[in-house]
This record gives sequence, C-alpha cells and structure tokens, in this order.
Amino acid sequence: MSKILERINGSQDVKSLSISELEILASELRQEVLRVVSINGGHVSSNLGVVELTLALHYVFNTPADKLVWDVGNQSYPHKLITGRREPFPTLRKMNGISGFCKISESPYDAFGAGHASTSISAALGMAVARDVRGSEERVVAIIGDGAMTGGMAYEALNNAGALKTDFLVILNTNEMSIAPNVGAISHYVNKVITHPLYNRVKDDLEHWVDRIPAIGHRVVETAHKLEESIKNLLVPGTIFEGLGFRYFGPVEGHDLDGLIKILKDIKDLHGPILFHVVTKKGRGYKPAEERPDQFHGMGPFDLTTGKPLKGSSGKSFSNAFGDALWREAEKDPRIVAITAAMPSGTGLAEFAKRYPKRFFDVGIAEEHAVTFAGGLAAQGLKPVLAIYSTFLQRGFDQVLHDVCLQNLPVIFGIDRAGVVGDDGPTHQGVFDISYLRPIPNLKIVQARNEATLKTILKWALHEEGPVAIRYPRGNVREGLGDDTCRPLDQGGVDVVRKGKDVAILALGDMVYMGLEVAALLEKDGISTQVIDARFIKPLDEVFLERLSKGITKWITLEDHVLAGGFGSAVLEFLQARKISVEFIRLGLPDVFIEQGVREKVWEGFGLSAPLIVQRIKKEFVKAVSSTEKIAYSV
Ligand SMILES: Cc1ncc(C[n+]2csc(CCOP(=O)(O)OP(=O)(O)O)c2C)c(N)n1
Repeated sequence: MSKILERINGSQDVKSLSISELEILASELRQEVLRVVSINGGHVSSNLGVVELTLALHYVFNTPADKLVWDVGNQSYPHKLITGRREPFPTLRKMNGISGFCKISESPYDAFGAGHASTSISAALGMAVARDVRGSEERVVAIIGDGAMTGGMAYEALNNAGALKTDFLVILNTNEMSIAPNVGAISHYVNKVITHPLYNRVKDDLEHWVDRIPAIGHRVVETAHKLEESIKNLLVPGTIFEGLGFRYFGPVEGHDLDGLIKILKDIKDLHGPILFHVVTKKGRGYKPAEERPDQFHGMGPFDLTTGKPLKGSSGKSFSNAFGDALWREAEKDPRIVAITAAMPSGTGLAEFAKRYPKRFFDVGIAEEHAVTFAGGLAAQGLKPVLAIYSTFLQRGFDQVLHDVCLQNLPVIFGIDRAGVVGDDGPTHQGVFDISYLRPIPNLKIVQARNEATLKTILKWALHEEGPVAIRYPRGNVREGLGDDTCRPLDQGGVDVVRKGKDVAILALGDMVYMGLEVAALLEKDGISTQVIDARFIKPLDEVFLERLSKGITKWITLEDHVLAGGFGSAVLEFLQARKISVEFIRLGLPDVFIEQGVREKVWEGFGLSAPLIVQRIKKEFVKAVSSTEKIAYSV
C-alpha cells in the first residue's frame, strides 16, 4: 500500500483525509523526519513534538492563503513535508538544499522567515494588520514555543496586540523545554498549571458534581460553574493572557488530532486576539529523543536504532574550551559569574553551571536582557562573562553600546560561532559582529585561534578594566600553533606565526591556519610569506603594523567575516590614517547573506581556500613580488 505522505502536496490533500488517515500520516511524518535528520543532522525533538499540531493547522486553515508563522522555524519539518517539499526534503540543510528554517523564498506556505526566536507574534500581528488595511480576509496564526515565549519581543507583541484588538491566533506550544529545560517565572507559571494536581483534581471533582446537578436546580449549576471558573482563574495561565487582552483557550493535549481539529474549528473565526495553549511532548514517538530532548534538539547524524551520534565527538569544541577555561578561572576568583541566554550546553557553560550553580545564570532567550544584566553585575564589582553566539548578540547591540560600553563596564562577551556556521545558514552566520562592534568606543575585540590562545586571551580579559569581546568559531579547536608562539597580550597585539619577507598575511582565528597553508604553497614558487595572527581587531597593534609596512609592502588580510566594516577595513582605515602605502588585498565574505553548507565549501565559494588565495596573490601581486620572474603565470 502506498504511503499517504506520497500523495500529500499541500493543505488541500491534508483536508481530504479522515482522522484515522491523519493519524497514519502523523506516523509517516515522524519516520521521514527521523530518516532524513539521522543522515543529515538537524532538529529532531521539536519536529517530532509538533506533528499533530501541524496536521491540524493545515487541516483546519486554508493555507497558504491563511498564514502560519512558525517561531524560530526549527520545528517546521513536518510543515515542509506536507507543503510540496517532500521530494527535496533529503537535501535538508545541505548546500543549495531545503533550509532547516522557514524561508519566504522557499515556499508560499512559509509565510515568514525565521531562525532567531520570539519573532512570530510580532510578524503575525503585522500580517493581520496588513490584512485589515487591505480589507482582505485571510486568517493569521503564530505558533510559538514556551522557550521562545521567554524572549522580550514576544511580550512587546502581546502588549501591542491587546491594544490593537485585531483578529489573529497565537498558539502557545508548551513542552517545558527550550533547548535545555525552560527557565523563568512565566515558564514556571505556565507549566505549573498543566501539571497542577489541585487544578486537575478540583476540575474533575467539579465536573463530576456539576454533571449530577440538574436534579438540584439551575442556580446551583451556575454557582458551581462560577466556582470552577474562579478556581480555574486562580490556577490557569490564561489569566495572564486574558489580562493582556487575549481570549485564552487551553491547556489542551497537543497530540490528540481529533481534539485539536475540533477546537481549532471552533476558535478560528472568533474575533480579537486569541491564545490557544497546547501541551506537547518534545521528541514524541522516538524514545531516545523523548528521553533526551535537549540532546536531540539539534543533532548531527545519528544511528536511528540506538540514537547515538554517528561521528563520535573526537576533539574538543571551542565552546567547551571556553567553558573549561572559564570555570578554571572561576575557581581562583569568586567574582567571576557566567551568563547564557538559553544555551547552557551550546556555549560550553554546562560544567560551570554544575560547579558553580549560584554563579551561573540562564536568563532564557533574552539576549538584550542578558547584556544589561551583565552590565548590572559588573557595575557592582562582579566579573560577568556572557557566552553568546555571534548571531544572537545582534539582538543586544544597543545594550552592548548603551548599557555596557558607554559606562566602560568590565563585561566579557564570549562570542561563540563567530564566522561561517555551516548547516544552519543565513540566519545563524556569525559574520557581522566585528562590523557592528568595532565602532563602539571602549570595547576591545580579540580573536582566538586555538585553545591555548583562548585561555591566554580570557585570562587577560578578566584583568581588563573595560569590556572585551572574545571571538571564537564553531567547531573543534585546532591542533598546532599552541601557546608557545603566543606572547602574552600585554606585550603586544599580534603573534607572528611564520616569518617571511615578500608578502604579509594578517589573519584571524581559523584563517591563521589557512594563511599558513597559503604560505606553504607560495614557498614552492619562491615567495616568502609572513603569517601574522593579528589577534586584536580593536585596538590594532599599530606599532607592529607601522614597522611591518617598512619591511613588507604586499599585505593581505584574511577573515571569516564580511568585508564591510570587518578586520580588513580596520587595517585599511589605519593605513589611510597614517598615509602608509602598501599593496593590499582584503579577503573575507562579500555583501550577501551566506547560505547554508559545509563551512570549508562555503569559504571556497567566496575564494577563501589556500589554492584560490594563492591564485589571487599571484594575479594581483605578480609584478611586484621579488621573485616575479619565476611566477609569470596566466591566471
Ligand atoms: C534569539 C535566539 N536565541 C537563541 C536561539 C537558539 N534556540 C533555537 S530554538 C531554541 C529553543 C526554543 O524553544 P521553544 O520555543 O520552546 O521551542 P521547542 O523547540 O521546544 O519546540 C533556542 C534557545 C534562537 N534561535 N534565537
């Protein structure tokens, strides 16, 4: 018998199914998500948790005319599978393949793009208002998790929606998990009710009692209902949302297709802002993910039978290297505290949290708050270290500027995933932070190339009197070029890792290693290349650069970051300000959003590989290199 999924190409096909067929389809969707994600890697538990909700939404709403706005979008795989992307689904998160998030350009069913959390209610509200302005009739639905609901923007949107009173539906999907267990007072409030034995018992008792009442009389029934209502109001999270101007429905079992469909049908045409609260289980239907929903939030390829990762994690990630260095420093200094915005494991802080639970703060998906919270801690003499992905620090730009740097507070930003990140694609690339941080006075920006330099830099930063941003990339720390070549930071900014006389490569982080590969290739052609780990992006080691310009006049800057406003721009500004004339190539990423794909392949696509850089050097510097006769190439 052919699979039902093979016949599903959009919401019309979903609508034609019976409840029992939908249940079979739910199981097929889980299998297909697991099959592909176990090969490609990706988000597992969030997707398994929303299968029934996804089917119910497409069953009841007239998508794509009606708009579904998925928050973050990492739970959109079942949605993609039933909206015309079943065939390309095996390319999920691959170069030129299906995105792991919603993307307007990918399908008309993806009403709004995402990747960062807590945006769905704002976007859906905007769409609902646009509908009102245009006078059209489509319905708009935002689907947001309890994790994303810890983000401030969600509350700004609820607040605005309560005042605008336009018709739209917010579905709050609670599963008690963000990536890690969810945190915060609102989350406790919402989850308390779902599991509250008193609420459930009183509710059951009352229902039982009320059922038997007709024999007694109408007024008693009314009183009983009022009593039930007031108990419910005391305990049900709806009161918060009702206070904000929403009509609240729930909490409802989020895996009961029939129940979900009935309620959605009932509420879809109600007027004003509606909040429908469903309760789901993250990882539903796959035991390893149900047991470890955090580990299965985002996974590399894994063995379907055992749930074990296929590639054993040999090597240490930069995140863990940072986390380890930090707890070791914290052992010596009780003023050190660590902060994460909902990514305790992702940022390598899990061990710190275990060792120093009172000095560790998971503030939820609340990057803006995390930065200012760190500012407050620093203002009172602590040494806060906020470990945060480059892409998510974008959220906290004004807080970095206004709350930390303007007051010259000694906050350390551990900027993780700095550079191209790979499979997550354009929403997650950490390629803008140098450009947005560099103009901020008082802030020092440094980049580590390996574990040893990361430790040295962190130690130094902890003794600084102002803010410091330390960049390090996604992936494992590199071997080689250890601390032995690395001077302490107070003795100067740069670290010359290879001596040379014809060409100078000034590189950052991973690109130092690429610079060394380039140097080795150029050596074969008799070109002598100096490779410099610049380390400091701000302030630049100007004394060194000035001296360098007297000896070598062919310079290349190499960075895993956009060229606009990046490290190369900083060097260029320095050269211009000092009226120093050198031949200069800036290598980095162009003015486009960088799509998903394996990092090395992505770099290569933009000319960032040793052979391509060698070609470029030969092409642009060929006339002037001392041994030019030897390298009369046509490129
Ligand atoms: C601004 C921002 N910070 C952090 C993240 C990383 N992140 C992705 S999903 C997620 C948890 C979301 O939890 P929830 O909304 O409850 O959805 P679930 O996956 O549990 O269904 C986090 C922290 C992000 N995408 N955006």
